[in-house]
Amino acid sequence: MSPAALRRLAMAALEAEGLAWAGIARVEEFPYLAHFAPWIAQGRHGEMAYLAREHGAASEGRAAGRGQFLREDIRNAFPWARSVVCAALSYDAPGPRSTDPRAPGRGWIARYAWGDDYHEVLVAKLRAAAARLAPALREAGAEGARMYVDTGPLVERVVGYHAGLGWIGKNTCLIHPRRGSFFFLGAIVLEAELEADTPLPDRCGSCRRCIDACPTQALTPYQMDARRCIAYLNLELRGPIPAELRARMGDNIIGCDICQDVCPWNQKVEQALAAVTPAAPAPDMVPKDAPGMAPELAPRPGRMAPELAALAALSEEEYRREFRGSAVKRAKYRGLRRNLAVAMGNHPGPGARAALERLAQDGDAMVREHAQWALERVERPEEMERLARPEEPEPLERPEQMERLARPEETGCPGRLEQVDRLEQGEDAAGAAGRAAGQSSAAGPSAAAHPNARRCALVAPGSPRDPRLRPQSAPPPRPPQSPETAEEECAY
Ligand code: B12
Ligand code: SF4
Ligand code: SF4
Repeated sequence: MSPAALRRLAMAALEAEGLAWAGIARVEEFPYLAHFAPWIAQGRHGEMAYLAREHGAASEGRAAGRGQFLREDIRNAFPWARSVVCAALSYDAPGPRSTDPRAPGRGWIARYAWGDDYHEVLVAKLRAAAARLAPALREAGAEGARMYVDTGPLVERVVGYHAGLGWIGKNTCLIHPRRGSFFFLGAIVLEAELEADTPLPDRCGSCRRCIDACPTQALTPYQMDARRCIAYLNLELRGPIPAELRARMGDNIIGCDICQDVCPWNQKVEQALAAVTPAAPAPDMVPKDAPGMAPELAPRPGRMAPELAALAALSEEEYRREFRGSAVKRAKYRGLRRNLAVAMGNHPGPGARAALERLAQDGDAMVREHAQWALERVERPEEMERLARPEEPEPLERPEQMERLARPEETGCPGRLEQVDRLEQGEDAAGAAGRAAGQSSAAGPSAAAHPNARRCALVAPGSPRDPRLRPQSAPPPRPPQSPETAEEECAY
């Protein structure tokens, strides 16, 4: 069976399981993975030791002078593989954003954890799709297949990029020009050769909203220091949270959505979703049929902006019942109580002091210590604020940045979606640029009006990725752009 025929069958199998959005990457050297080893060597993975697993043990790898981490080349774990099918599942839905103001005493659970645990939902769909495809793979004499969501020895975003599902943004997320970045990835590694997709171009342009908005300054363009990321601190870190980062975590108790919520590409999707459901949805009343979202991922009641003191009052048994089948359980009971203490210290509501006093008597020493910290903060907010930020104000608190974030049109590029359409339909970048600049009436009125089309990151000839594919030991350089045009360059 030909690679093209196998591709058609794979796509049909995925679609039958509700995974209509998917792509295929050819197994080869992925240039982005050249950044992996330096990232680990700098210790940016923190305590996520599984990321630093070595390939072939010391014997054939490092000891032989050509050591590799397992994940820095997909062929390390899968020497037999020829293709990876990568499926995306949206978890976006109309609803509040983490950057919206919240009532005192309420906190934030990141959007990915509002519904059923995505690992279970997505892996079940991948397994079912692989079972449908199995007879064709057998016929092709290449039956090998492995399914992964998160847990496999591969960097899913890099595979997703090569499968044409999006570009890797400066916030390190995979972003699609129409669907934003609120989607999960799952992979089926295959022994068979399937016709592959083409990667999408980087459309971050000169935008740096995610970098400026990150409260813990975890991001440099295209790279993250996971040790500073709130999602690491409140989900992956099992011990105490470094004191200097606690005040910056705000009221985020599970994960963090900030660098995605400020991303113009997600705001675009939000507008599209609002058009489908024009009445602003009240919290916990998001329609289950929001476009593209699997019903299992629809928000469960009480997940959006929950009351912190009420969660802190849950017994272990109640916690288990409440979060059964939810990704929230990744934090564990003691981790959640630790996070709740920090959040109440940062964003106290009416019941916070009493709840913190209870946590300060907790059976777990780590929870007690965080509750003590929070009580001090509630009592002496200015002093604690000063200790938490010895150097300079947090980016989000700089008035000019707040003002800029409130003006999404500033970096707007009216011609971009028409250009994306044409690029996706196979037109080359220069052609799309020419049309967007008004050289062809087929571009339509909004594209013709686009003032920066020739400099747009989306279409500018020679932009934007290749120079940045080289590994960097220092923070990576920004995309090539001339200083005098950087300000007016279209960000997206
Ligand atoms: C560990 C992990 C985390 C860690 C570390 C994140 C990180 N950036 O590495 C923590 C706990 C912080 C985390 C947080 C989140 N995660 Co996570 N995470 C993972 C996991 C398990 C491994 C990621 C990994 O290997 N990181 C290693 C680093 C080196 O890889 P990377 O950051 O992706 O870097 C690549 C690029 O940035 C690029 N690159 C690096 N340097 C440079 C330099 C230049 C110049 C350029 C151009 C490119 C470039 O190459 C790198 C690879 O070599 C994956 C699942 C998987 N198996 O892949 C999910 C995954 C990445 N996470 C996911 C999600 C949903 C989240 C959160 C949104 C959850 C939340 N709301 O809290 C946040 C997002 C935070 C963010 N901005 O990334 C999704 C991402 C989906 C998407 N659309 O991108 C994944 C794929 C899980 C899934 N199955 O869907 N996560
Ligand atoms: S998830 Fe939050 S803390 Fe992590 S990089 Fe993004 S904004 Fe920063
Ligand atoms: S478009 Fe802007 S906010 Fe979104 S990832 Fe790129 S730089 Fe960050």
